[in-house]
Amino acid sequence: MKKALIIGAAGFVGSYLIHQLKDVDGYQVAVTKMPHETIPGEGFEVYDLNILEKGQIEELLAGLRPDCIFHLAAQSSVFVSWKNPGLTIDVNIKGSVNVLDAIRALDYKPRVLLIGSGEEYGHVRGGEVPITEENAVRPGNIYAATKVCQNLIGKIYTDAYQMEIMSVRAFNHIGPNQAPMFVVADFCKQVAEIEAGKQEPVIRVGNLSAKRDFTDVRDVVRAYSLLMANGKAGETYNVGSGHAVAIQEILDKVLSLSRVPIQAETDPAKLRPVDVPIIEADTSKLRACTGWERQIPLEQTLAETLDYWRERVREEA
Ligand code: A2R
Repeated sequence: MKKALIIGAAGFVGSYLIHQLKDVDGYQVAVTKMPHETIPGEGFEVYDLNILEKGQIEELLAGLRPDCIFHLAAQSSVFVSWKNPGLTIDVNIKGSVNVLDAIRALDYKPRVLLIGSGEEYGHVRGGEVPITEENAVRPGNIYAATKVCQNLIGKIYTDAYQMEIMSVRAFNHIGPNQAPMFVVADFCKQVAEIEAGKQEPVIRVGNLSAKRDFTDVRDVVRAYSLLMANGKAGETYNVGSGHAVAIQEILDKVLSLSRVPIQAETDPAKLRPVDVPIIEADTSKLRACTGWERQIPLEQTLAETLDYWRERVREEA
């Protein structure tokens, strides 16, 4: 049985990737988390790891000797990256170099998937949408800049040390259990709280004109697993739905699922210093390499995410 290691598995994507690898694809799974975090579930090994501590990574890898490594650990919020650029650069660049360097020192070559972001393309120009992997990257925020660096360094390590490293640029992924600093989770949480009478019937929103490419997180982790099995070292693959949707449309769809009437109001605190107007993936390369297709429609994800927040609000009450 092949052994998979997920670094940074306590976050949003981690729980779904654990399920995909362990229960669907039949891997033996080991995961890491930060010491303060917990990961519910069983049937996998759990280790504490801070990727800023290179010695910890070396020790873990020497003991585990995984066949493949999914590197999820990151400061993953664009909003936080404006507030704390130094931390974002430390974790996403220095932390990733620590991971790659510890892997380089092994006496064998595990396969590695680095998780980047559609945000890397940044200021996309007219005629560049849908965006292929060959497009110029013009990052518009600190988070995106760190993921561009991670991608470049991954390619350098692949070429210089003949390592088996692949990168993805994941566009917005959504679903139950996502932190409410991300837009879909934020909208669904607010609607659930309004329905429960915990918030006045006004939903607070940021920039509604931005268009983003949303994919259910379960489809995203299926793509990661397929790329681990079939991807080519040194290559970057877009992972997204291939359809950009305006945040306004997401808001309208979520509000249409509400059980009570709700007004929308702009909250200046939710507006970012720079917003990129449209980001949409060309997923031909992923589909050609793996046969992946999106399986879960946007409406289903939104309905399930809202139900998740209704349940959470009920539990908290
Ligand atoms: O920031 P925390 O305490 O929530 O922990 C996050 C963890 N993490 C770290 N792990 C090891 N060493 C560090 N120095 C370190 N700093 C942060 O990585 C969290 O548990 C995990 C990332 O999970 P999320 O923030 O929920 O990201 P998500 O949505 O699971 O995305 C996975 C990957 C990331 O590379 C994103 O940038 C990309 O997909 O979109």
